[in-house]
Amino acid sequence: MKKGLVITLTSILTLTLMTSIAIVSVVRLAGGVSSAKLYVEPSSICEALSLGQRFFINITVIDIINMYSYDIKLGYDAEVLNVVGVAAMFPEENLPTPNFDVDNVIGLVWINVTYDGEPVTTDVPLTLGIIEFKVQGYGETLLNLYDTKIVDSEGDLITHDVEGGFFNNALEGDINNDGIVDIFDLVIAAAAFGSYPGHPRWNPIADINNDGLIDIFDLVIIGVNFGKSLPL
Ligand SMILES: [Ca+2]
Ligand SMILES: [Ca+2]
Repeated sequence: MKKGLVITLTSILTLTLMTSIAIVSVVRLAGGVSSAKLYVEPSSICEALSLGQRFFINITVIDIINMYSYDIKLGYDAEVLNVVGVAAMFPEENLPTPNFDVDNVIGLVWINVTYDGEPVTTDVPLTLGIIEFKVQGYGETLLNLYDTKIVDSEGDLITHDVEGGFFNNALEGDINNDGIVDIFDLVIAAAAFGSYPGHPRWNPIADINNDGLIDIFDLVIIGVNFGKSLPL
């Protein structure tokens, strides 16, 4: 009888312990779920911007809980864009320690900020960084957010979605990306006429409509845009 009681007590204790572990696990799991999102705005810049023109993008976070520091890398094609300015943003009550780095050779801007004040919780968009770009060439490039780390006041990583941006100032038909649709584009397309991937004369830039064949339809695109140029 006594032995049975001890076994029962042990079982109850074990069960209680297991239940507690289970509850703690659920709570921890719930605490780790985050709907935070880091994104570039505007997400798409497709304008006839010419060489030397400048524009800004924001790196913004939304639905963030207990953010204490962030580390963001943004990649871009340095032949199309160069970074000429970076600003880290922060709520006034916080005194951050920002670090920046810009590499216009490989196309990388890095921002690292640690708050000295209170961590930030907000469900409205909060701009973390403003980047000023200068147009360096004609073409398209991703504004690619990668290796992003957002850390809470406990030192834990905050999971978040990431959405980069896209820039394109290429003129349709300007296959050599020099800002004008002219005879040089036509010559390039003509040299690759009739080719397809694997063909010795294949030149992917001349396949303007991306159908895997350089034919009259690509030449027509150059034809209808012939003479167009980007504003100087
Ligand atoms: Ca051209
Ligand atoms: Ca084609």
